[in-house]
Order: sequence, then C-alpha cells, then structure tokens
Amino acid sequence: MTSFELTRLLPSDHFARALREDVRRGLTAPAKSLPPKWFYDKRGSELFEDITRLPEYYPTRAERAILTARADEIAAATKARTLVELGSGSSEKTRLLLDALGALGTLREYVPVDVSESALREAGRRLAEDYPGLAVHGVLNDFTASLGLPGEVPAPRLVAFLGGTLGNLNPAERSAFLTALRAELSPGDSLLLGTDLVKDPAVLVAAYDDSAGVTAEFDKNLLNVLNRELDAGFDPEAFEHVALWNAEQEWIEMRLRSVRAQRVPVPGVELTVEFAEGEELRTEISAKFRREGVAAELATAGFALRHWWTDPEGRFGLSLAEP
Ligand code: AVJ
Repeated sequence: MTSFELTRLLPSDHFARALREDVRRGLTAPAKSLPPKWFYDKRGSELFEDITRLPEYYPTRAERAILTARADEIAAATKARTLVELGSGSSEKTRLLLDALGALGTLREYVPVDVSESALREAGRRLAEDYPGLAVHGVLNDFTASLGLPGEVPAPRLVAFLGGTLGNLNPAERSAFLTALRAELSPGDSLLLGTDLVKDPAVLVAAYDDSAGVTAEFDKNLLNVLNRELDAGFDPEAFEHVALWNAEQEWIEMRLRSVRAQRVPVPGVELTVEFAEGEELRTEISAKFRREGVAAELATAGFALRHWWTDPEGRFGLSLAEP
C-alpha cells in the first residue's frame, strides 16, 4: 500500500503573511519586483506544466535526457533510501530517479517539497497509483524562507533540486540557500542539482517568450494571484509580458510592463500602486550557469562536486555533489 501524507512545515498563515510582506516591499520599491514563487497557484502550476511542453522551452527536455541517461549511475552512486525533492512540482522527471532507486532496491521514501499544495496533492495522488509500496511524504514549505527538511527519514538521503530553479535566486540568496542546505546534510547524503546553462541569448529569450503566449499568460497570472489574495485591482490586459537577457548578470528577467499610466488599488496591503506608462515590474530572474560557476558556488557552500553531466547539446547541466 502506498501512503501519502502531507506536512505543513510553516504556520498556516505563513503564505498569506509572506505574500503581503513581499508585495509591500516589492511594489513600493523604486524598481518594482516580486519573487517568482507567487506564480504557483493552481493555475500557475498548470501553466508551468504547459510551458515544459512548449517547443521553445528546452530545459525540461534537456534535463530529462540527462536523467534518462544517468539515473542508474545516480542511484548506484547515492544508494539513497530517501529521495527529497525541492520544488517538486508535478514530480514527472522524478520518476526516472524513483525507478532507478527502486530497481537498485534502496528506496524507502519520497519527500516532495513545494510551495504549491495543489501540485503536491496531484503529484502524490498520481505517484500513489504508480508506485505501490512507496511512502510519499509531501511537505508544503517555502525552502527559500526556511529550509527545514523532515528529520525522521531513512539515510542516506538524496536531495534533488531540479529544473534550474536555483536560478530563480540571486547570487546572495543562492549562497545562503546552498550553505543552509549543506548544514542539513550528513556524510553519505548527496545533492543532485539541475542548472540551465549560458547559451545563445536568442534561444534563451525564446524559451521565456514563446510564440503561443503561454509564458506571457504564466507571467500575468501573478496579477490574478494578487487580485484574488489581496483583493487587488490589476487588469492583466494593461500589462505586457517582457523577457530579456541580462548579459552582465547572465540571467533571464521576466517583467510585466504597464502599457499606460495607471493606479492600482491593493487593499490587502492598504496600498495604491502607481505605474508610469512603460514602467516594469520584475517578476522573475532565471540565472544561467557555467560549469566553473556551479562548481565554485557548490565549493563555497561546502559541497564537493562528484559528477557533472550535460545533455548532448550542452544546454543543461546536472551536478551530483556531496557534503
Ligand atoms: C521552474 C524556475 C525552473 O526559470 O525556467 C519557466 C520557471 N519561468 N518559464 C525557469 C519559468 C518562465 C522555470 N523554473
């Protein structure tokens, strides 16, 4: 019998409070911005799944190609009894790891960690159907706010942080995050880290500004989240989606550009937010990496890089590291 259990690591009002804090800070700053975690309500999580199937959005396919080729090697190297996945989303690519660790016979427990309760429940339901005997322990958590892995899971643990989600953090946040993660791990545990790589900016920009407009809808869905959660008065039609390559920082930025001057009430935080015509709200950074940079960031946080793999076209990198 598969079991699915969901734990909330944070107080029940955490997300409501954190959203208000982020909105107060991000929409009153001279350069407006919001952290990308607020994209992922039920609709946003679905739109992201749609993005992963777009012809322009290569990272999911590239990472899946690496996992397909290397899952057995990863299983043999880690012998994990628990697979913890940070930002698990639909857990689709994770199946490759579950299969390999299952075949090796070490796997006991899968611990998906995500900010989206709907994504956790949906993934848990599907995995329960397909993996009889696997204990699935979902954790609703914001690992950028407090890492907190569930303590009582069988060692050794393999922590997977896939999809390039590390790139949503800026360098200081990445360093703090990796250092905190390192502190949670013990000898024998491992980290599997997926990072999208620097490449032709035209390819990168197309991946974040697809011709079908799915990414634009995903970006604007953030405004629907603010309207619902904070009773805000955003008109998504009054903003346009922008994706650009920041060559100096080596990251993609997504922004919402106000098509006209407007004042938007946000009663949930007692604000009226003014936008000038053409003013932009930054909604995401998605950093792109090079092997040396990944190795250096891991080393600074106290990890040793054991394996580095890319897809045949060198678009995406997968690192296996040890504390
Ligand atoms: C889920 C964070 C890896 O940065 O590529 C996709 C999110 N944003 N298209 C990424 C995203 C726009 C994605 N991550």
